[in-house]
Amino acid sequence: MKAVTHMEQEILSQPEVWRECLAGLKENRAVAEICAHTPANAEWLFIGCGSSYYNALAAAATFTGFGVPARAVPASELLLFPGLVLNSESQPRVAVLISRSGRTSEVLQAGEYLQGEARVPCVAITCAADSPLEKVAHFTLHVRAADECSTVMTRSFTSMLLGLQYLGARLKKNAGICEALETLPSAVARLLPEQSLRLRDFVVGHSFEDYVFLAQGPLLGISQECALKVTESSVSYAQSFHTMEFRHGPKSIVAPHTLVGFLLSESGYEAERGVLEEVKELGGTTLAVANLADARTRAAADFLIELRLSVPEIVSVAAFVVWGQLLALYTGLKKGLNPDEPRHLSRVVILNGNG
Ligand code: F1P
Repeated sequence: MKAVTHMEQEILSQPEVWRECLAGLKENRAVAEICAHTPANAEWLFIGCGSSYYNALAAAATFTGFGVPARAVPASELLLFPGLVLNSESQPRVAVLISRSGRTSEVLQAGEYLQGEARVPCVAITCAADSPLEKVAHFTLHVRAADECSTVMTRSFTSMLLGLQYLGARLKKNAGICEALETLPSAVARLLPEQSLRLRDFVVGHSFEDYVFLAQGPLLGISQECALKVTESSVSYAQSFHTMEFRHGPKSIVAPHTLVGFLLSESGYEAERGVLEEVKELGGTTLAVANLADARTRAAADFLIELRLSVPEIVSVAAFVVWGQLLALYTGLKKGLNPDEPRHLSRVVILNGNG
């Protein structure tokens, strides 16, 4: 299928870009240096803005799943409420600055504060070469092949996430997780041709006024990124909630013109499927992404993608976001918009000439 926008080409190129980025990190000495210089009991603090903050959420969940204490905050939270973020001096910390451009003012300011007054060492991951970000980090990991022409982050999001998951696996000396990550490119490459066309046809055949993405656990950051993609690329109203939280009020939005997307986890599958069935009974239109789906999920999902990955759940999360990226792309194209240049947005948020 011929890509018509940068965004479409960048989404469809993810498997080969993931392969290239993981191969690059495998040879990258900085990965070994970071692992060697970080205290084993350190808390990892992941920091980013926009998509890179949702990336931070998914990376922190992954590290926690690997048994490494980790949290994620938007850079602004550290800048405005440092006492809430760095709430105790007790344990050693390392901060991870996530920024595709390496030029986002808030992330640079956060790095300056951390490396300076707060005395928290920083590592960084970016798609850019020679960016200001490198000046506020002890070590910088580059995933250059993942950079985009589009304003919208797609392959940069997933490649930086996979890079951080790889770092976490190397930190824990878990060769099995490293190998599992390396199987994702071909697994997703097998799905993309047919599923992207199915999803495009679904978008063409339906009109939605509201979008909701629901997830739990390590998929929550992914769900928030899916909602942001739909908002950025199609100027639509998209929200994200914990799946089980949806019953506690937001459920009132359910109607045929509301698309409710479920990123179904394996650990919480049955509970999450219960919400999917309720939304279907209330007349909502449902989309579900699951690693494996049973008959009840098939019956309740108006559109279903099964990933059928044979990797631990915690390292499968990047593969879930691809479908939210494509939904956003096709919805924007259907509305006659240019998904590469979203309304009001720029590739980088520079504040007061800083960064
Ligand atoms: C962060 C970001 C993007 C957003 C837009 C503006 O960029 O907020 O998430 O889509 O492009 O910048 P970066 O710090 O990752 O370069």
